[in-house]
Amino acid sequence: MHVHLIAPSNEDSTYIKPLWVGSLAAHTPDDVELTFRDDGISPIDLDKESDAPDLVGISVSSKTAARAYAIADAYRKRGSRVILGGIHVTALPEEGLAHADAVLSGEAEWLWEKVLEDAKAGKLGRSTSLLSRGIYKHKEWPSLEGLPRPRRHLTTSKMYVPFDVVQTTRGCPFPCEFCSVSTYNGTTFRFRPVREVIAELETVGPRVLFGDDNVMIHTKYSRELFEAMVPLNKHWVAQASLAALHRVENVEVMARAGCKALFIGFESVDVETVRASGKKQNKPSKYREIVRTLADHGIAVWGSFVFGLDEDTGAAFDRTVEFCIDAKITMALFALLTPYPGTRLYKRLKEEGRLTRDAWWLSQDHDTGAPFYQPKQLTRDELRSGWVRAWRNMYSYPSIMKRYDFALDHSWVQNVAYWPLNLLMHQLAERKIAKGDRSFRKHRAIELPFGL
Ligand code: B12
Ligand code: SF4
Repeated sequence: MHVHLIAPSNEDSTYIKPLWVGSLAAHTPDDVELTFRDDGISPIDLDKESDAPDLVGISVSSKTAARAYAIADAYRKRGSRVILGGIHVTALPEEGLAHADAVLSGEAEWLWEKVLEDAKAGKLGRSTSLLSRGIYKHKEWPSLEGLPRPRRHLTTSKMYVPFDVVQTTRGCPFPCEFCSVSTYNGTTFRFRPVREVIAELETVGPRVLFGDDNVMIHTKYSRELFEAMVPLNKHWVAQASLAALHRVENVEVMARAGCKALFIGFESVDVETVRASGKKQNKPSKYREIVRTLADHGIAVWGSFVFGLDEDTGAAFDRTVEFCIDAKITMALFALLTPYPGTRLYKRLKEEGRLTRDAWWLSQDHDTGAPFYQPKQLTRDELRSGWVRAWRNMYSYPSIMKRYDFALDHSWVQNVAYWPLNLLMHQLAERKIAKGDRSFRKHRAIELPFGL
């Protein structure tokens, strides 16, 4: 049997090695021929190509859903069976089933074997052990102990950022309203045994990206892991929540273990805004101190901020960029608040009648047409133009100069990579803004007659 996995592209394809491919490969028996294509790296031409593998497995996030469904429809027309998996169809399995023979909702470890068995027997999505017809799903969150090591041989393209992705934990108990992680991976922490993570790290390259929501999620576990990592001499980057970073001893052990940069969800610099979003662990009064401590330990900060939360006024945009410049943040990502399906935010905005497009992910311009809801204290135009201004000001040449910290020479991310990364972001921001402006204006013109 030939099984072909596909990662659909979107406007923001990140060129980061998709870990789900290695995870599925580890659960695939040797008699199955497994291939993989990343549509972001090698775009699939749906009109020209005619291959028809026995089974096609496509990963779906909300940003890639429209493209994923188009690919799925094309393969089914050619006679392939299709299964969809990933966060988006976990939240909306029925929507996925309209484009596939089956959906794997949630985590695939140990279930993928069952999918392959059913596919081989010609009863994909129809065996009796399913949650309901067409939907494969674990009854409980699977344990992360004893997972087979991801097999990474299908994701070796030179186009990928040269970091291997490794995951150590899943699940998050925090109640952030806009985030899908607790619906997706559960509200309790699950950990991989430290010895298993270390054994995996020993087999991957020198640079690692931890695919955890929060690499310092549980201080006792994380400290044990980082202590064990010190002799491995890896350089790594990860996402982390602010909750654990105010303790210098936590930062110190991360630095010793080889941490070079952290992607941190600050979300907002305003106390009321972060509190209302449910991210109570964030304390804006501590932000500068934390960034300073990280910088002094050779850890660059990539801040993530969200605009459009209900408490946001027109002052939020400039205030956020001022903070980034003042605190000398290495890089920042500004997101427009996005109601992802399965989140409490989506449910609330829908109940309040504030969604401007229910299934925004299905439209072709889902990225450039945002925001897809009516903000509380701003118009949609004000939100979009404030967001554009924030990107421009953050990556303007004067800002890039001011944020560079000449006093720091601890890490290659802070002193060498700083310039190309920021110049690249300058270009990407301008390109994205130009494309988005055209598209947003077009859609405003269509929506205005309906009073939105
Ligand atoms: C690491 C990560 C990133 C990294 C790397 C992404 C990458 N290409 O690998 C970076 C930082 C670049 C990133 C960026 C973004 N991310 Co991100 N990211 C994650 C994170 C923390 C882990 C993903 C991961 O690797 N997991 C490990 C693998 C093994 O798990 P998995 O992919 O879920 O796959 C498992 C199952 O889903 C299933 N599966 C998956 N695909 C398939 C396919 C088939 C056929 C089958 C059968 C099964 C299956 O099997 C796997 C094994 O169990 C998740 C949160 C999370 N807990 O998952 C968010 C998450 C996926 N990201 C999210 C978002 C919103 C983004 C951004 C849009 C953020 C932004 N504002 O720009 C960008 C978009 C990037 C893009 N172009 O798509 C959201 C997606 C929400 C949604 N509904 O789509 C998540 C869920 C976080 C959240 N806060 O809600 N992200
Ligand atoms: S934003 Fe981070 S802290 Fe909040 S629920 Fe999501 S993963 Fe947890």
